[in-house]
Amino acid sequence: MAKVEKSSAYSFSSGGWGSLKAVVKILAQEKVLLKDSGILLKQNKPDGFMCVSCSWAKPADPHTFEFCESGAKATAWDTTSKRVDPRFFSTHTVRELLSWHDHDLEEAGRLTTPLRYDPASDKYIEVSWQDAFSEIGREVKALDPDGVVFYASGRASLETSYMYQLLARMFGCNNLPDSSNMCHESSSVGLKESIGVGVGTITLEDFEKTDMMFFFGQNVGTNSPRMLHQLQDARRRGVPIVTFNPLREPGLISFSNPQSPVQMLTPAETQVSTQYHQVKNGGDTAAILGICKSVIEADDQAREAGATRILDIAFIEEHTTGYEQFADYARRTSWEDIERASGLTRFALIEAANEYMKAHAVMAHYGMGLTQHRMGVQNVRMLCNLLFLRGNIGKPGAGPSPIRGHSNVQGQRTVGITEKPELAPLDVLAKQFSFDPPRTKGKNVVETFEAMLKGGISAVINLGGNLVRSVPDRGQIEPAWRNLQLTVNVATKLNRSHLIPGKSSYVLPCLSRIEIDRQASGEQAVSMEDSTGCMHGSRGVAEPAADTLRSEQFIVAGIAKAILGAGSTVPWDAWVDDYSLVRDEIAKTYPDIFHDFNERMWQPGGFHRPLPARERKWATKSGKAEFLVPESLDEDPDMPEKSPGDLRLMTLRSDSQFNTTIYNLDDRFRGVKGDRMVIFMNDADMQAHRLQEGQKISLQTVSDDGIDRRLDGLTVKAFDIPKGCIGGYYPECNVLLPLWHCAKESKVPAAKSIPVRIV
Ligand SMILES: Nc1nc2c(c(=O)[nH]1)N[C@H]1C(S)=C(S)[C@@H](COP(=O)(O)OP(=O)(O)OC[C@H]3O[C@@H](n4cnc5c(=O)[nH]c(N)nc54)[C@H](O)[C@@H]3O)O[C@H]1N2
Ligand SMILES: Nc1nc2c(c(=O)[nH]1)N[C@H]1C(S)=C(S)[C@@H](COP(=O)(O)OP(=O)(O)OC[C@H]3O[C@@H](n4cnc5c(=O)[nH]c(N)nc54)[C@H](O)[C@@H]3O)O[C@H]1N2
Ligand SMILES: [Mo]
Repeated sequence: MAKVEKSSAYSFSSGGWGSLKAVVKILAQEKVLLKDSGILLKQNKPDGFMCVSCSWAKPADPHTFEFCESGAKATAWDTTSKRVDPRFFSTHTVRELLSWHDHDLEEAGRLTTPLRYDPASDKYIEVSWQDAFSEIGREVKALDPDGVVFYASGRASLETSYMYQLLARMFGCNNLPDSSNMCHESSSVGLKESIGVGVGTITLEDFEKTDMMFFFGQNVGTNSPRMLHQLQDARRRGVPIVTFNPLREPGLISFSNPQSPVQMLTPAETQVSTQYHQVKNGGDTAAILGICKSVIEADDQAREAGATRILDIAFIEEHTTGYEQFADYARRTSWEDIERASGLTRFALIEAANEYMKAHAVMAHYGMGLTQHRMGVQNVRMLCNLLFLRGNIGKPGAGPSPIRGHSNVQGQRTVGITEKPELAPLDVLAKQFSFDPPRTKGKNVVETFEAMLKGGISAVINLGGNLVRSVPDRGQIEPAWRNLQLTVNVATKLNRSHLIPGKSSYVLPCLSRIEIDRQASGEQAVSMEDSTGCMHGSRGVAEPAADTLRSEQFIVAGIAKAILGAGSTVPWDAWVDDYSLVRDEIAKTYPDIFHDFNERMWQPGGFHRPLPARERKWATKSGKAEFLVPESLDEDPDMPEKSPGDLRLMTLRSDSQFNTTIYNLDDRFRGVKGDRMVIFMNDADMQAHRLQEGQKISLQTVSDDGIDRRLDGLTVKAFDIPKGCIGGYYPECNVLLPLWHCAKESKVPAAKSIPVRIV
């Protein structure tokens, strides 16, 4: 079903008037002061702040309005005039707040003062910064470093992140999981094995030189809307876009630019995808193999006929290893197997292959649809196989493009937030700060919670995030979280994780990046890395929500001083006074990437980190780009036996959320209003299960581990989605996701193919 036509059931294009209306609505909802809404003009500008929403690239010559509907919502969310101050807590117990919806908790406003949980009154009570730090320090010092976890959610700046990893390592552990563990870790592992770097290789300039793009499992209209600018320009040049997604996502079908007056006044919209393949969820390895098979067989014919080769033979010979084994596997695998596992016809895959073979420079964009699977790493490596066949890496207009999530998630990894000691320059840090960093592997997110369920974790410090909501197996996790000795949450807004206190619990409110950060040496700037490996400076522009708020740098330094004591070799106070000193140290630790950091961060368009794969240098085990023969075409080769009526649930984001932050209960693009307890289902599946649209159902996870995972009160909604696949919203559906149901090599929770049945 490759034809792209708009379905009448939800015929929105992304952008357009709906988008403008949504921006006006959120500014009103958050009572953002009129003078503050001018802040949007500073968003993603060289002299302004980098958006706190997604990590899409920031151009050197920004549009007047370099923000999107999602970014405007995120800005309004932080610059709201509502406050959650000590008075708020004096009138609400934690037990009462637990019954609030996620939306209402954050909607209540910005946190203003440090808080300590008081079990006697079941309330959070104001505490001074100094007391909070010294109490946290006293508790942590008494704990075994193995049982203390330092989570980072992906938003904090490079400066804060660098300080945070130093704190963990000086304390004595590599327990530095971050949101990447639930997100693009399958890319970090897969790309590293295939091309030698764990990040994408494309830059904004590549969009001007590309001939064709693939889109696998990424919902651009909702999750990285600013990228629609580049897609629109490319489409105007006639660049085809071939999309693989089980759902017909309106944002991948057409786009009208709310910032282009002409498009807004005429019905003309830009068609986004030129082919749309509704792959089964978990069927991408098979689909990509089908494309590869067509390309390889076309090349076999060309070779036999003495015609021009289809493959980039020079590239394959000089730069890759494993081609022959992979090609044999592709030739041997039957179309029947590929069709069964992908849910697509041979003809559809050949159609995609024909487009691919016509193009000289191809980019492959992808997101959670590839990474959040049991075989997520394999999916990423298959995508690399496809690119290698025609030399589509390390040349203009081509390359893999993992579209990252949080605005600095990639950067946090770059400056040392990683549980894998081999990925941090420990010897350099040892010398630079005269200490002995721990060398044993730390825990990623899934390992943290596996250990927590066994009682092996005492304390969790959260630099942002809402883990109780974002991780799998909420039913098991919440009681285990409650048993923690200590929970510390550095946060801008109240969320459910704060309401499950450990024996001691603190909420430490921080400035948002949008706010002016005044320290001893003056107003401070911070920096971050976007999805294309490009570093940017960012300056806050709004007045802080309260004068009792502190910066994340101040808070990390406060905790560090309290834990590490006077003997610490880091001048924490001086760093807080002047963040440029932190950048000097980052430049010393990573000179190749960050030399002359303080000057270069203000270059228009930022500066790129050097990536060997972009120059066709391969830092892999073999020294070459590595083809991979897939282990299996099936999503879950080792899952329990399925019954005929079982379904595969993918958990999705709406256009009115940022992860666990729910701006409102609508999903404009998918035609949902006022309800997130919705299950998208194919007509045939509805008939097979004798269900009507609007009917309530319960889902239960199919597993043989003896745990009953069940979610009630879901409403069926008919949707254009392949038979056997259903969709529901994250985080509501996380109760259904078993902790062990994660990607084999990267441990990313397999949130896009949960085996469930209707009960
Ligand atoms: N507004 C907004 N922006 C965001 C976020 C947000 O929540 N809201 N979150 C941020 C974060 S942290 C991240 S990681 C990114 C996430 O951005 P995306 O990568 O777009 O993530 P999802 O919305 O979870 O799902 C992506 C798409 O995968 C498709 N899909 C599901 N299963 C499969 C499959 O098996 N194969 C294929 N080919 N497709 C599949 C779904 O239909 C969906 O369209 O967005 C970031 N930006
Ligand atoms: N089932 C399912 N589960 C998933 C996913 C999925 O697709 N399906 N996606 C996964 C992905 S890709 C990700 S990235 C994770 C995200 O998981 P998390 O990182 O745990 O969650 P977030 O919702 O991003 O964090 C929101 C909280 O961060 C705090 N915050 C916001 N801004 C700031 C700031 O500037 N500083 C600080 N210190 N705090 C701030 C606020 O208090 C807010 O409540 O969830 C994962 N879980
Ligand atoms: Mo993410």
